[in-house]
Amino acid sequence: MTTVRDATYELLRRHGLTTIFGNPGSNELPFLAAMPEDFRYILGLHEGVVAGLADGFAQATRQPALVNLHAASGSGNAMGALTNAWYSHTPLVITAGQQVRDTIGQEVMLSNVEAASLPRPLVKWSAEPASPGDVVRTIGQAIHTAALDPAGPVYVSIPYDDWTQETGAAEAHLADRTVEQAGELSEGQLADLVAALNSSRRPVLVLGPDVDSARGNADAVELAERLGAPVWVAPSASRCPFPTTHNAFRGVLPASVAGITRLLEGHDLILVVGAPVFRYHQYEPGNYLPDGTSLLHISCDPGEAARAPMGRAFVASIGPALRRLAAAVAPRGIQLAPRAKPAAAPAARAGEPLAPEAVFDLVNELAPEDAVYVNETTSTVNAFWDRMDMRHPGSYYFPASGGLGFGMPAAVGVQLADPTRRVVAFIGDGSANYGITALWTAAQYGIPAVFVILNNGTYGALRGFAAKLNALDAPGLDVPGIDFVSIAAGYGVDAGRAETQDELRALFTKALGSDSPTLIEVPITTVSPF
Ligand SMILES: Cc1ncc(C[n+]2csc(CCOP(=O)(O)OP(=O)(O)O)c2C)c(N)n1
Repeated sequence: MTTVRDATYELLRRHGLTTIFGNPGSNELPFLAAMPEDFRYILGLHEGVVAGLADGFAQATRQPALVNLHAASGSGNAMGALTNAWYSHTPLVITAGQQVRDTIGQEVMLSNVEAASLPRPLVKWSAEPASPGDVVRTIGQAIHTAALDPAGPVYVSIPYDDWTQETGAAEAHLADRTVEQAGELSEGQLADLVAALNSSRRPVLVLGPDVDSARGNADAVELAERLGAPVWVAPSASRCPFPTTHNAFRGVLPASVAGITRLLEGHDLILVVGAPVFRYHQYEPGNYLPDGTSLLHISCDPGEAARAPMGRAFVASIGPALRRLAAAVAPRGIQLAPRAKPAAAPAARAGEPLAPEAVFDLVNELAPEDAVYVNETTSTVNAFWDRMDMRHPGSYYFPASGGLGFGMPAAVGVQLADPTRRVVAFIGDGSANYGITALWTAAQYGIPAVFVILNNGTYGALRGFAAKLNALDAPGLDVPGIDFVSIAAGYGVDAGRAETQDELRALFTKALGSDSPTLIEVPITTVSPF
């Protein structure tokens, strides 16, 4: 007889879902007991961290990742992290253990009441199978749903007495089936886009995270070069879709209506690919577009396309759309001058900590040219993008919803996914605390990410917002007195504090030579996020 459990493991295996990111409870043990040897379990010590580990892993592998959480309490702990997975279109297949079917109605301990409703609206789809005979099919549906455009998290709650039941007739076909994405631009739509681009006077490209996840980076370069168009990264950037070392690269657009309109003034056509239009943050109202400018938008997400306040949108797979566009537009033979180099980093004055710019410059000099950066330093994002060289696809990850607690675990997940590239995570001292237990996972599994904690003793971004929102006297904005070197040591991670450039150089160089994780705490000055 084939049990639901055995059929589920076979289904997961067929989809390459052999890494389980989890934090277990009693409801999950019957599934996890005697886990097949070709599976591995990566333990996170808090479910927000488990989701972050899987998010980084899924984004870096560009495949769904499997998460196993404990009933309602564990799922609840993960929900903040799901805001990031939702907006980064990360395919997470989340399974949660449920109490014995016949006892859920009594609300016995650890029953997940209304389990399918719990994670909404932060999942694309969620379910609790109606019977043990439908568990394997439901998990299959979850995997396909997570992976199809727009990819995203899904959730399945499984009563634990289902695992030992015999499977039904449908299972015979489940492991073999595939669900494939189609949905390209029609010839007519492509012709419209090409005609609009070819006839534009001064086009500009705005690229988003889905270009990087679709690996459309090289086609984006081709398109920009043929058009002779400058390239901006869409606001609130969570990925790096275009090499920052390219002449056409201009930076990240500011996250405000007025700020974008100001910067894109003079362009008659804006082509946005693989991003929402737009993911604004600070409220600076104004015209949504400069006068006389039109906007074309290619998105893989119908919701994203529908909710935009302006533009003509096309819902299509990003990779093929970019490839076909890049091949079809007429080359103009324009060579753009590169953007101006950033000003030199402010020199540290006696008794003062390093400026964040100085830290970025030094890491940029020392890190391998294909380093992968995970960033969760909210006040220094502009300085980061001004100074860091990112040449290759898959070089940058930032929390897509702005939900903190992503950076530390995502760095571990990305490094686990790709041991050939070194992950360097810049994490603010405030942000670090939301995902700090990821250090333990990095240490225990020997995952050699380098964590650079930029410690300004405050929630720097909120200081900037407090000034903008006229809320300077708001309480709770400072976080003094945290010793990250001691915390890291407590979790088994090598750590040191760098107060000067020489100390940072020495610690960072040593970290790059290590095959285990390192944390470097760097006291820094506070800068404005705007
Ligand atoms: C889960 C979550 N809680 C709270 C916030 C609000 N928040 C935004 S930025 C920020 C400060 C982060 O401080 P830090 O990591 O030290 O970086 P800095 O801004 O100083 O560069 C906070 C608390 C958030 N974005 N996400």
